[in-house]
Amino acid sequence: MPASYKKSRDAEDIKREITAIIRDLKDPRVKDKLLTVVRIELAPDLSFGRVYVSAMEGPETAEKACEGLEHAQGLIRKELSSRLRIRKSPELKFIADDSVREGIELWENFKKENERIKRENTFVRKKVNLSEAAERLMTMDKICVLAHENPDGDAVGSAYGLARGLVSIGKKVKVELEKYSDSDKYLSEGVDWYDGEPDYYVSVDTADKNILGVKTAGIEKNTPIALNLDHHVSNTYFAVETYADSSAAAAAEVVFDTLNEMKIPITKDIAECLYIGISTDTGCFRYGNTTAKTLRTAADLAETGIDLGKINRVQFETKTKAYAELERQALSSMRFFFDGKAALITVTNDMFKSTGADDTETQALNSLTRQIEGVLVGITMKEKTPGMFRVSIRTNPPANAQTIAASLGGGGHTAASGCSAEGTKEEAEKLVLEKVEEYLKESGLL
Ligand SMILES: [Mn+2]
Repeated sequence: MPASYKKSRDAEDIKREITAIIRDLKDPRVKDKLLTVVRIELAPDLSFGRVYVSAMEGPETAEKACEGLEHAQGLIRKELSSRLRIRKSPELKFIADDSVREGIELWENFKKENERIKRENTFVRKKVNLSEAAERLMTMDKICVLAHENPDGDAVGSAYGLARGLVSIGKKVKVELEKYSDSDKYLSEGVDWYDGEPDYYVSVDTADKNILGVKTAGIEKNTPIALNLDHHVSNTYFAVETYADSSAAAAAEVVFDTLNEMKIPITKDIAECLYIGISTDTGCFRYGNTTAKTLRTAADLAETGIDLGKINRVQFETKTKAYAELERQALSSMRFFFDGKAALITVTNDMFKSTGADDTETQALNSLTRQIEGVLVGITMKEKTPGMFRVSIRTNPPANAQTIAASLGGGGHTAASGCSAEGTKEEAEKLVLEKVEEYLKESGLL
């Protein structure tokens, strides 16, 4: 490992720990302030470091906070040595820095996310454009690719499409996803995946850190995600750098653009992954998010010679008997509300158990409700564990799924969003239906 790299790792570690230590300080100049450790400069022998601190409240707060931090220097250094198991922490100089507040958009985003940022470890979060995202990936190695929990075809396809592309230019890459559909399993085959410790985490198709599927990756809640490639309007810019294109129908489209920008040839294997991603999120090119560019991208992917008929059959037509039985039960449980403007399907734990259906296969259920004439809001609730329901909201225009999901603490896209709800079946249903009713009334649809 080159020396400069080691040094940047130390600085990263120290930055992360100082950020955490600062949050627990009682000094009124520091406590409850929205401080961000912007960057750290370390002397080569680690004897001395400059810590640049920014405050969302403004430069004055940052100045004051730096005085407070200077005052707490002894405590901070002591904490640092015990946390990082180093004999002697560098002497620290705290310097107010206003750079985090640059850029109105970022500032707006920070304001909205105040509470979340306070809860989590904070670091500079930045929007980047396509060429910056591509450039960043070029500089990375030992990459672990992640995606959202309950990974669907777009999550799995984008993750493996990106990972395969990066491997093709010689990078060490691994993919860590939570349990996904057996029909996608083959996308991981035939590559010599990296199995060491990653230096960078890159996520795809993930709007918010709290839905990032990290159980399998074994990473900590505050591990920084170096880059996030996404297409959700509800993206919260949780990663150090985020390239989000909300005009893209699928994250796979964003990955396609990124690989192109990196001049990585799209092979048949990569194309298959990305095609699955795009067809999943567009409902096989039926949904309103399908654009001319989506179709052009799909055409480019098709040109690599992938077997479209087979992909569509395996991915979107073939069902297991267990799932078919679950679908039958789900349909017979469907109920209508608010003059037939909302339809609700609830899949209980018992239904999963009695049919033996696998949850990874139940994505197709989500679109059933809004296929019914007059339904503006289709709701599918699945009991993940007793008392915990995952809620999928699918809407027809002019209803907006994203607004409804947001009122329940979730997010997603205009036509397809998700959230969760706790309680007994009756309680969870009531909670969701109340919000749907509220939404329909407020938007003049009821
Ligand atoms: Mn997606």
